[in-house]
Amino acid sequence: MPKYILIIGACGQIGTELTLALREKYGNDHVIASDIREGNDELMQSGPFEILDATNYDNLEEVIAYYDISEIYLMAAMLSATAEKFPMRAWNLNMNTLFNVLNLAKEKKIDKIFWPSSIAVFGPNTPKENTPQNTIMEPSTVYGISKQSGERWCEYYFNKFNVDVRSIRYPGLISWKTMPGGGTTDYAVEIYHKALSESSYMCFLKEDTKLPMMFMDDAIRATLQIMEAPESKIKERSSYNLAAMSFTPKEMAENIKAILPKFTIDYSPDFRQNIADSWPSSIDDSKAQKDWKWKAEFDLQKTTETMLENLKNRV
Ligand code: AKB
Repeated sequence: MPKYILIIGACGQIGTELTLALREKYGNDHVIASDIREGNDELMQSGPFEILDATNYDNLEEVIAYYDISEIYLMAAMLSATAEKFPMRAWNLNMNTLFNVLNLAKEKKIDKIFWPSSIAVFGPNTPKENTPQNTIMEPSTVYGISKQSGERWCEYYFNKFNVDVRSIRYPGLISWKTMPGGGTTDYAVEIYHKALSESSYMCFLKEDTKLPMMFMDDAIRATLQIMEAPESKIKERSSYNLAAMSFTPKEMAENIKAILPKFTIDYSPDFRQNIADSWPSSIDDSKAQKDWKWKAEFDLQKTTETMLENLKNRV
């Protein structure tokens, strides 16, 4: 039976590339993109699109019924930096969309859900290096609190109602097709754009702030992999730690400088420094490696080469 998939938040940084990857795999007409605004040409022209506010259960239910959707990827969320400015809006968006999707699955209107969590579920009391799958969490940001609560609800719906929900704790994601928006790790994308357009970058984090990061191709591969894994292989129903690389802004700048020798970086930390300081520096993802054979392919060097190669004709 061919399945129909709905992506909520399809026009964002992850949603755009995820939609294109799923369309490639399952056929353009089988993957319905949705968002509260239209996306880039490649996304809009490659398959069906719906304007959809997923905080509205009735509208969501209508789209599910119309397209006979069996799987949802819920990528809409307010990220860490913006969420500090609009706490209630962030909480309502991040939680209500999740409840709507979980309840559709509980009502047997859909079969399977992907919901992204984040390294933001961890907090200042979490072990910073090689942060384990199960450890002290205590997030100190609005976004982190919503992701931590979301994880608990995913696990609850699985245990109580047998809802097949799968999740990954994404690190900061680096990509060239769509800009991130409102995150603390956004510097790691902006830096490449500025290196090409202005040969300099003013970083909003301190030079020695080490954070876990991942190139988008790896993140998309992980997402498809966890969703395709047999149900018996998914042992974590809250969310899986996922890792690829960890580095500081200074290390990243040196990496760019090796290709663009004129590049310079300066530092002017703002409120995002506090958020970054509360997060892990590196992540232990051995559980994901063991359970569904996850393995990252992009390190910092390969990421820099790929980013600069793809962005040089755009910037
Ligand atoms: C953010 O910076 O808010 C996100 C994340 C780490 O979840 N990129």
